[in-house]
Amino acid sequence: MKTLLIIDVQNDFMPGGSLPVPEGSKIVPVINSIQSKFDLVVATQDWHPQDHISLASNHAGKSTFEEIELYGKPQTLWPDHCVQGTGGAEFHPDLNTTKWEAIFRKGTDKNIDSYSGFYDNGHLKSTGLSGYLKEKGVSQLFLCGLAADICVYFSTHDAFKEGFACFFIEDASQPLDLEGFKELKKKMEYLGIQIISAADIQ
Ligand code: VGL
Ligand code: ZN
Repeated sequence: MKTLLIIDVQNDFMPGGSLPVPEGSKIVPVINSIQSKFDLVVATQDWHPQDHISLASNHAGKSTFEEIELYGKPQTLWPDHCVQGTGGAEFHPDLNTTKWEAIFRKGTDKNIDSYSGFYDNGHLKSTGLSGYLKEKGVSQLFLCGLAADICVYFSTHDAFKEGFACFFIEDASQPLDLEGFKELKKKMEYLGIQIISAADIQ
């Protein structure tokens, strides 16, 4: 069962959104062009309550992109983004969602952030995605979306640890920080995650 997992292709991560990924919208036609090649297509949606702990606006005196310590780990404070029910939390309007069988929402617990589509950042609670994919008989998992260096990266990492054969589709993803992402790509390759292009998908 060849499966595509589309991570957080939402308006707030697009140019003009509140937490824009440079050239984020260029991946939308690429993702649309590959969906028919998969047996199963699933997506994640960053979906925060307004009082979510990752939003700088909930920390008096703190600025966006400042780092704080949370449960002994660093937490970046983000601009308000993907707030439940807002237009910014919606998927890009040109993204074809008709083939999607399920959408897993994440970052819904106000007390903890969730970069991975599988677990929160403390690995305390699962979204149910791994169990869903296993029950469906997924073997090969292809990942793409936004941001490549944050939510796609952490999802790929967890997917690998859960035992899926993982493929990262580079031209169907876009990082927030292109320079930093070069290092993360090396880590992915070291783990055994294959970095591919949309054109490589049969
Ligand atoms: C993301 C930062 C905060 C992402 C989500 O989808 O990459 N990044 N929340
Ligand atoms: Zn978020």
